[in-house]
Amino acid sequence: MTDRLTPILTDSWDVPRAWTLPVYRDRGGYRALAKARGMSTEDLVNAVKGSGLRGRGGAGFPTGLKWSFLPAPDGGPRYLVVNADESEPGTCKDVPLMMANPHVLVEGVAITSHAIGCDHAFIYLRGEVVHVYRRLLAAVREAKEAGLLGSLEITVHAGAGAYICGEETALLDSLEGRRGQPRLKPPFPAVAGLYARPTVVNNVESIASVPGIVLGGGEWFSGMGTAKSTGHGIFSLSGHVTRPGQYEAPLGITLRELLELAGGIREGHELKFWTPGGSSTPILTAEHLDVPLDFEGVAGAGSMLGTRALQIFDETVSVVRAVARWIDFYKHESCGKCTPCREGTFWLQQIMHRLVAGKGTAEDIETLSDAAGNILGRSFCALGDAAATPIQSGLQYFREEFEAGTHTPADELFPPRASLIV
Ligand code: L3W
Ligand code: SF4
Repeated sequence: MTDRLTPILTDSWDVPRAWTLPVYRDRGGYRALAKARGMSTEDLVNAVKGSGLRGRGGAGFPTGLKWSFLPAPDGGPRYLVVNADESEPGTCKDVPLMMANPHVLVEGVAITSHAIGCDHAFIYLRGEVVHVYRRLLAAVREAKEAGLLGSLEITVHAGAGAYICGEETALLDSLEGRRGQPRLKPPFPAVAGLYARPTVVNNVESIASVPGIVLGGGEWFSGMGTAKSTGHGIFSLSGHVTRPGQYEAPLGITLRELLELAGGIREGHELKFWTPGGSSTPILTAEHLDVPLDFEGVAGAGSMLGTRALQIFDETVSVVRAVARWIDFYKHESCGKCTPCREGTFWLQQIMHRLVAGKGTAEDIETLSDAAGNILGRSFCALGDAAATPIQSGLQYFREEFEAGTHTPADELFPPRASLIV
């Protein structure tokens, strides 16, 4: 079964001091950069296009296509920004990747900068992970001092710990020193991004995949995975599995196969529900064990591949409590810019807390469903949709658990005014 694994980005994770430049170079590191420097920018973009690599941050937009959206050079600056603000509940792939193998990211940044004609790249890191910040700084310094980066500047910037700064335009505002809130799109960052200049924003794992593509070729990469979801990816299993952790495998692997690799659900228990890609992706159940974990397969099952953060819950978990916990997160992280999300998450949280306490009313289920439906598709950015998602999918599969929290007659919860006056 372990032959289903494709350890490429994770290959060196148990090698002593794999994060240092000498060990990375001993294992073939920075050969891809040397090769890329001998290639034309057009050939590089075409190699990434030909690989079929799709964004590993959740949305799955084709990476090479995104690079090719940059307008023709006009003599002014253009930027690469790596989105390392990993904050999606359940998502835990970029942080261990950057800790174990920071140079593959630095090498990917150098190759991408060469491909898009950028002199200054930024890595925007989630503020809480100070250990990763130090490790990235050390890796960038090592590469710079070894003369590997040429004139390229790489700035590692630590954010202040806001989930919304993982949204690419809020990230850019934050990087510019403003409060992180999403911008209206279009214009997309490729046209007007950092300091209103053409900017490519890519996830850590996307950029870290580039050196392998340059060395192995687009066909090597697209030989893994499925026709439309090519290549390898890191699947993070957490929760009630025997061996939680990161498993790197071709896209299209199933949860059943990943569970075999991870030793199954913890002994004596059974799978109840799971997320394919963090809490922003609709929950699935045991009936979806054989869904191919690629962009199309998961969409066909009514969810999203997202960040491949597989949170596994066994039968001991209350769906209502899990959903309430996620809603607490979205309510806390709502940036407040648009009304459906700012007000809607407040009401979702109020109702979810009533249901958890068993003090909901029959009307609460309808209000919950109605509020979630009015957030979805009406919010300014994807965070609002994300908050509605656990409610809607939770109700779809486990409505009876929500109803079990609604035994309070409305009169008891909201006493008639007269009784309050006494
Ligand atoms: C130029 C066009 N560029 C699209 C670019 C766009 C962006 C990329 C994808 O949300 C999702 C979200 C979360 N010209 C373009 C264009 N682009 N059309 O393509 O854009 P988009 O809008 O589809 O997605 P997004 O805004 O990047 C990301 C989901 O991922 N997610 C997120 C997890 C959170 C983290 C984290 O922890 N930091 O990643 C999990 O599922 O819900 O749907 O670059 O500019 N015509
Ligand atoms: Fe802010 Fe939420 Fe609106 Fe996004 S959906 S802009 S996070 S208030």
